[in-house]
Amino acid sequence: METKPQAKYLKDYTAPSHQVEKLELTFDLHPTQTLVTAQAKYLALEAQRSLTLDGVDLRLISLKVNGKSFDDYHANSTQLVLNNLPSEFELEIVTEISPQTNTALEGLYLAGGAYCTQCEAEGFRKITYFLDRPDVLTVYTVTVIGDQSMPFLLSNGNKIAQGTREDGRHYTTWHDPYKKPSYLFALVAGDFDELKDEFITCSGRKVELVLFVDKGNLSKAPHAMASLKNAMKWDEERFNLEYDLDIYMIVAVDFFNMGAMENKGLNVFNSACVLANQQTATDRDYHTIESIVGHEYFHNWTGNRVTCRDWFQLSLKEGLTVFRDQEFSSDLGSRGLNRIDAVMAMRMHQFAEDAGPMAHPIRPNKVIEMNNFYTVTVYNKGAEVIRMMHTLLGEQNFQKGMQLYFQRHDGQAVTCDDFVATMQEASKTDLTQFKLWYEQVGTPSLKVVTSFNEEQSHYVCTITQQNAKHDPIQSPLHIPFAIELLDKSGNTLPLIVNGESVSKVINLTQKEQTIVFEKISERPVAVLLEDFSAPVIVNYDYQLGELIHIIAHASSDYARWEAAQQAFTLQVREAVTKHEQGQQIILSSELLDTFDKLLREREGDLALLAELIKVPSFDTLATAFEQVPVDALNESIAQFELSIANTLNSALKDAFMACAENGELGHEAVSARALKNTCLYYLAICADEQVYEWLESHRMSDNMTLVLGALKAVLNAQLDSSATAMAEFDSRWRHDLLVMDKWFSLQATRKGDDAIEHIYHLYTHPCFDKANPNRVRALVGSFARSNPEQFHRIDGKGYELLGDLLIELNAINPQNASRMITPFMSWKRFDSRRQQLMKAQLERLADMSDLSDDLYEKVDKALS
Ligand code: B3K
Ligand code: ZN
Repeated sequence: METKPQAKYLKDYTAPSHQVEKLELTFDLHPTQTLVTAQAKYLALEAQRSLTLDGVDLRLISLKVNGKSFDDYHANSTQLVLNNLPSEFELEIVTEISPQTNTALEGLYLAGGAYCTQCEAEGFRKITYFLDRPDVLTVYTVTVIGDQSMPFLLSNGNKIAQGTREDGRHYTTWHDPYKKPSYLFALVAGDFDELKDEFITCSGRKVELVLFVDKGNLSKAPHAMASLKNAMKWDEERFNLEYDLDIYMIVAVDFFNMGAMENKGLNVFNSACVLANQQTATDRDYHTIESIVGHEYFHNWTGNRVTCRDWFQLSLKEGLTVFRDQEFSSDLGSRGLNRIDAVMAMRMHQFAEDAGPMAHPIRPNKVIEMNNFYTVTVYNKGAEVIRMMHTLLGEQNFQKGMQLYFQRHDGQAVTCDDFVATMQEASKTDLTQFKLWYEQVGTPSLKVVTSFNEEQSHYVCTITQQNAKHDPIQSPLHIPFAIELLDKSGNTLPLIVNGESVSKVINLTQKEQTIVFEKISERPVAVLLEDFSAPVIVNYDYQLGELIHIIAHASSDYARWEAAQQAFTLQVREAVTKHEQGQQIILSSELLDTFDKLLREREGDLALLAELIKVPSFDTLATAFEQVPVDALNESIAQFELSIANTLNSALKDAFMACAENGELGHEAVSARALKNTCLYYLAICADEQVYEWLESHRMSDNMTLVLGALKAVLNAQLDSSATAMAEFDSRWRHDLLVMDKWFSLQATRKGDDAIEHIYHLYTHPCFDKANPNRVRALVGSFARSNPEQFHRIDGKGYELLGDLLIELNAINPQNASRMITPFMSWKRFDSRRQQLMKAQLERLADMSDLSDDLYEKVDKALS
């Protein structure tokens, strides 16, 4: 590489040189020659005579200052510098861009028949020259001119004019009265079906709601619309936040790099996160749609009305908004299951990121490509940090803090420190030590040692904080540590410390802390870090019997699931040793008996039960090992599943039959389907006639949750019918690409040595398209994530497949390439042979002469 991409540092932040009073944009749409006219009024903030604007991949057509052509400027590939300017001036810039050839899906692009923009983080500079940074806020007026073949010409805010021009093309003008940064700008043009509705806000204002979907998809839009209305109502009730414009639009597009984008008043969504009906979408899809629609809506206040000063502060809006969407899902559905989802994401993905070369604090301090920092750390760990504040302050004080935040910062671009300051002030809680969470890197661990003193009736817990090795902040953190103590019969014991009863949340603030629980008459079983009250690893030597006691008796559903996970982890450690010694692997009969009992009793939430008896994923179990024992782990998972399938056969069948599943969408029916699917998955492993019948009837049903459940079971058990089943699915759904993504994902998890060849072959399937991020993620993403046996093949063919793809994607869509490289980032956690093979793929990338900044940043870190 000739010039290495340069990093930017948080410490170098300086305020913008100019303020922009207003911005008027006109787009004359054309596939390869769209003309963008930007008229803006600039005001110098200091005695500044020059102005540096961001701009990438633009063809400058003309430039005028105060109406007169101006030539005291120079441009390079990323900037335009104007000199000798007055302190106040109007600037008119005309640029030409080519949406059709923009396969990176950033800036303005034309794909799947629609024009669409994605500006966050730094895509606006691919549209026109501007101060493309989140702390430059202005009022936008946007005119979109297009062919009549595109009836909808959309942008942010309210529609203020429309008409037809002499040349037959039509236009629409939009005005957004709220000042916003450029990353929240949006434009969409195309032909859609519309689903319309309305929402009356708490103050009685009527808001028009419009959902735009591809022609013919209207029947799949109602769930997203219902989710939007639920989100609007919930935000009023729980956070006292009301929507502010007269219209709220959501457009679903087929080509999109992520889930969705919160552009002011005009959200753009990946169609996969909008469209659903029972035939085409699973219960999980319904849940995801509700949560993402909520997330983008909640950004209207946490992100749009109050935004980030600079991109290092991304967690200000993302951590907080993820926390808000998690609370929304929990208030509307099951709190326990939502907590399980959140923790799985943390353990499987965030802990891995924290342990790898891309580890960064939730507020990063050094960035090459900003798009690389939309991470599980910034989002999910960021949300955990907000959740800890919520735990420490309590709902009431937290809400007081939120009110103060909006009162003080509405309309501003602020920092994470500003947020914590309002929380601290409103609640009168000292958060000085807590703020270290914003700088800390890596996953902290807590070593817990307990002892019981019978004479004094004391139960003593000593907790030691161990920061991650690479964490520059080695001082102890403020950690809310929730604990429950269970007696022999499973009752919760009152917590008494220093003669006083205390809440279950202990404040850990020291390197080592000893807590003496008094009036404890027998050795209790401790439920540690209940509800994952902090994003840390707990090291404690649980006995299997204790974990089983927790599974049976803990008050928190999350804690019961967590104990089952820990039990599997204990078992897998033993199994790996046995594997190495060539001994047979089986699951402990104690644990099997526990599951048998749970399946027969079927008390509480069936969806929770379904999760509880699942063997954790390869990635989750892998976190228990310093070096991932690939083969032993694959073998253990298979053997555990076989043990469950064999031993619990009759309990699984009983449970399967007892689950009343009525095809509805309510929580009970969803839970029943979840348990049915888990049972069927195991039953297929040693299937008899009865099970074949069930598999067949689910596979042929018109409920996608059941269909996919059956297919997954059939493929996992490698039943003879799998080839026909997959072929039938293909011919039934070829017209629906989102459904075909499910098929591609299933294909990717196929067992057997021809799996890889098969994937190369699927690249030529008529539905596959490397330029579409959904397709690539469905096929290759699922392969690398969910087919550990084939991906980690010792001949390196799995790694080569991913390497080949990354080389192609680097040219097509760097953002997508950069996301797909994730499995290689943990290369150092594998044995030396596999390390060598993965490293070779990273080196192939490093040697490329046109490596994108996105990949460069990761490859460079991975190899250094
Ligand atoms: N804010 C967007 C993500 C933008 C990603 C840019 N690479 C979606 C969200 O978090 O709501
Ligand atoms: Zn977000």
